[in-house]
Amino acid sequence: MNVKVATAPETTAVGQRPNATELKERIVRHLHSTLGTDVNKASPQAWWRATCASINEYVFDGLRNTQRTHYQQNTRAVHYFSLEYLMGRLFSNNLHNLGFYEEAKQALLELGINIADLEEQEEDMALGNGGLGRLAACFIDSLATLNYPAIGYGIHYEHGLFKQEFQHGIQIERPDSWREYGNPWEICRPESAQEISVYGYVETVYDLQGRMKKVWHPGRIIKAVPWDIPVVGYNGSSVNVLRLWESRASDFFNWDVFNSGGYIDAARENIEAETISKVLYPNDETEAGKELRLIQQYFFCSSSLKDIIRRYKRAHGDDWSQFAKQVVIQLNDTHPTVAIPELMRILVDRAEMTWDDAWNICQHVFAYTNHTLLPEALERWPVRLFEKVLPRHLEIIYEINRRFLVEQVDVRWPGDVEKKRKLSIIEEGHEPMVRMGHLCVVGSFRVNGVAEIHSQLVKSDLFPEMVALWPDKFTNITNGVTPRRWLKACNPRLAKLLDNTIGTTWPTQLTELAKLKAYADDPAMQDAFMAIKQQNKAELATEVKRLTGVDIDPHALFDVQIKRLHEYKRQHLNLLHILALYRRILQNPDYDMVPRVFLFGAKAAPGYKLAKEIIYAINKIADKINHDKRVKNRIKVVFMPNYRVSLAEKMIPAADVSEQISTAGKEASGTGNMKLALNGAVTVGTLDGANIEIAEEVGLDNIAIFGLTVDEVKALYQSGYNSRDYYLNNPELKAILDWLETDYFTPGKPGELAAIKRSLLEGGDHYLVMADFASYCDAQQKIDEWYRDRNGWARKAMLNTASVAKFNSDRSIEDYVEKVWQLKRCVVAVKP
Ligand code: GPU
Repeated sequence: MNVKVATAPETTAVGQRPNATELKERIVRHLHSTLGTDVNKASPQAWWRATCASINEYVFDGLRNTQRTHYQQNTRAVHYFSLEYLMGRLFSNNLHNLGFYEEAKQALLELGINIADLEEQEEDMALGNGGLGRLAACFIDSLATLNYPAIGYGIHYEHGLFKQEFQHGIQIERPDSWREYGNPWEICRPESAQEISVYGYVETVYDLQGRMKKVWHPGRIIKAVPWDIPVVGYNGSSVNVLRLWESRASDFFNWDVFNSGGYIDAARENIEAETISKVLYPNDETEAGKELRLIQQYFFCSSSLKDIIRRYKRAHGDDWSQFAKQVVIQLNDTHPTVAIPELMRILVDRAEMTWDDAWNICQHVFAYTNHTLLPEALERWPVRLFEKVLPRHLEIIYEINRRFLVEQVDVRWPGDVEKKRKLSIIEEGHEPMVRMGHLCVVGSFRVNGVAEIHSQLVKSDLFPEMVALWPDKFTNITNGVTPRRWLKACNPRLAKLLDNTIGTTWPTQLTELAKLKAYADDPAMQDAFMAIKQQNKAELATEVKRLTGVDIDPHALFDVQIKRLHEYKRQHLNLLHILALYRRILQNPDYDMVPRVFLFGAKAAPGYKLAKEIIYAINKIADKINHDKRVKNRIKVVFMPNYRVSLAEKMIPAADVSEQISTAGKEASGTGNMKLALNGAVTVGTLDGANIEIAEEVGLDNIAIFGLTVDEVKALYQSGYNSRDYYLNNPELKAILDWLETDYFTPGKPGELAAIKRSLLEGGDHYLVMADFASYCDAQQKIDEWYRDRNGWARKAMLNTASVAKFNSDRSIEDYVEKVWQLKRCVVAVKP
C-alpha cells in the first residue's frame, strides 16, 4: 500500500503545538484564575469555558502574528460582506484546525472529562438561515487555511435563528440567546467603533467657486461596535477575523434632548438604536421589505466600509490611487448592495472626488455572488422607503442609473424604451422600487452564480441584456464545503480510515480522496467502510431516541432530507412517497421493501404558512406510521427538532441516502448535497444545481437521478401545466392526496392536512411535485434494489466519498482568487 504520511508541522502561526500535560495545566489554571472555581466543584460549563480560554491562548497568538504580518506586508485582502454567518460550534473546529484535538481530548480525559460532553456545552452560533450563511462560514475557514488575507464583515445579532420546538406536531419558535452568558470566542473592540447615520434630509449648497455640493443632514446617529471572532486556518496557517457589528445608542447625540425634558424620548431612541442588531430575519429566500432590515443592511455596510477606509488610510493617507489595488469586496447576494452607493457617497461627498473617479474605484472594488433565481428572493426596496431612511443614497442611485441608461443602454439599444424599462435600476409602477440585483450588476466588475447550471440561468434568464453589455463580467464558481468540519471533525471514524488508507494530507489536499477508488471493490475495505456507517447510524439512533422518543433500527436504510423548509425543495414530494409506501403496505401486508427510516430536519420561516403545514403533516403522518403495528417497522419517520449545524454534524455521517429533490432550475447549488456525498451517502436527486456536477463526478451508477430537466420544466410551464392531469391519471397519487383530506392522520379533525392537496391541485403546483412524482418513486425503487446488494451498496457509498473532492471550499476559494479576487497567499511569520 502506498501510504503517504504527512504529520502536522511542529511550529505553526499559532506557535508550538502543546502536549496533553501542558494543556492540562492551562485548563486547571483557567479554572482557577478565569472561572474562579476548582477541579472539585467546576460545572460542565466552567470546564468548557476553562478549556476555551486555554485554546484561545493559541488562537490569539496566531491572530497577532497574522495581523502583524498582513500589516507589514501591506497585503491586498478580500472583504466578504454577508448578512449571515452560520458558524455552528467553534470548540472542536478550533482544536482540529490548531492541530491538537487529540492532545486536548487526552488532557481532558486525564482530568476526568469526556471531550464529547464538553462539546455539547456550546450553543451553536446560528447567525444565518441556511445554505447562504453556512457557505460564508466554509469560505472563511478555507481563506484562513489557504493563507489568503481576508476579513468577514457582518452583524453581531443578539438573537440568531430561532430555536424550533414541536407542540403536537406544530412548529413553535423560541428565541435563540446564544450569548446570554457570554461567548468565549469573541473579542470586543470598542476602539474601532464607528458612527452611522440614517434618516434626515439632503441640502444642496454652493461653495465659493459656485460648485454644487450635497449635504446630508442625518436624523439619527447610531454607534457600531465591532466584535472580532478569530477564524483559525487548518494546521498552522493564518488566523483571520470575522468582524461583526453591534448597534448601540450613540454617546453624545440622543441624550442632548435630556435637557429639554425629553428623557423618555431619548431612552426610546436608544432602544431603537439597539434594536438594529437585535435579531436575524428568519426568512430564507424571501425579500422582507421591512425598514429595519434595510437599516440592518446599511448599518453593517457603512460600518465595514469605514473600517476598511480607516485601515487603508493608515498606510496611504489621502492617496486613493491604491485603494482598488488593496481592497476587493465580495457581496454575498444582494443583501449588502447598499455598500455600492455608500462608497460612492464617501468618495464624492466626503473625499470630494469627481463622480468618474469615484465610480472607477467602485467598479474595481465590488464583486457580486448571486445565490437564487426565485423571484420572491430578488430584493427590491420601495423608493419611498429608501428616501426616508437613506435620502442621499437614493440620489446617488438615481445618478448611477441615469448614467447607466444614457451611457450604456441607450448606446447599445438607441431609442429602445422597452430595454430601458427592463434594465433600469428603478422599477417604475404604482410603487416605484429599487432593484438591488440590477444595481449589483452595474456596480460590480464580476458577477458569479454558484453552480454551472445556475450560472448559465443567471445569464440566460435573469440578466441576458447585462450579458450583452458586459459578457466578461459573468462567470461561474461552483460552491464547496470545508472538509475539515464536514468530514474530519464530524466523522472521526471515516477520517481515521482515510488517514490509514490514503494518507493524512486529504484535509488540505482533498483530491487525494480519489485514491479511495482503488479500494471500491476490495471486500475488506467495503466492510470497514460499512462498519463505520453502521456505528455512526447507531450513534444517531441513540440521539433520535433522546430527542424524539422514537425507536429506530440502526440496520434500516437511513434516508435523510435536511435543509430549510421550502416548497421548491419539495419535502412534500418526499412525504407523498412515504405515503405511497405506507399505502402499499396496508394494501399488501407482505409488501417487500428494505426497512427505511426517513429522517427530516428543517425550519420553516415563521410567516411561511404552507411550510409550517408541511411540517405539521410530516409530524402527524410520522406519528401514525410509527405506531402502526401493520407496518412492522418497514417505515419509520422522524422529524428531528431544531435542525442546525451541530445537528447536521450528527446526521450527515449516518446517512445512507441524501434527498436532493428540488424542482430543476430552482436550487442554485445546494451544499448539503456535497456534505452528504462526501460522507458516503447516495443521492436521490433531480438534475438541479450542483447535483448535476455531483452526478458527473460520481457517475450515473452511483446516484439516483430522476425528474424533469431544466429544459423540460420550462417546456412544461410553457405548454400550460395542469397538475390535475397527474391526479386523474395516477390512481396511487390520487388516493394519497385524497387521504390527506380525511381524518386518518388527524383523528376527529378531517381536513387538517388538506392545505397540501389544495396547493398541488387548486394552487397550480408551481414546483411540479405532481409531474415528478412517478419518476421519483422509480428512483426510490432503484435505491431499494441497490441497497439489497450489500457489497454493491458499499461500492457506491465509497465511490461517492472518493469522487467528490471537487466540492471542497478550498477549490471554490482558489476559483474566486483566480477569477475575481486576484490575491496572493501570505504565509504568516511566527514571532514569540
Ligand atoms: N440561499 Br438568496 C440561501 O440559503 N439563502 C438565501 O437567501 C439565498 C440563497 C442558498 C441557495 O438556496 C442554495 O442553493 C445555495 O447552495 C446556497 O445559497 C449557497 O450558495
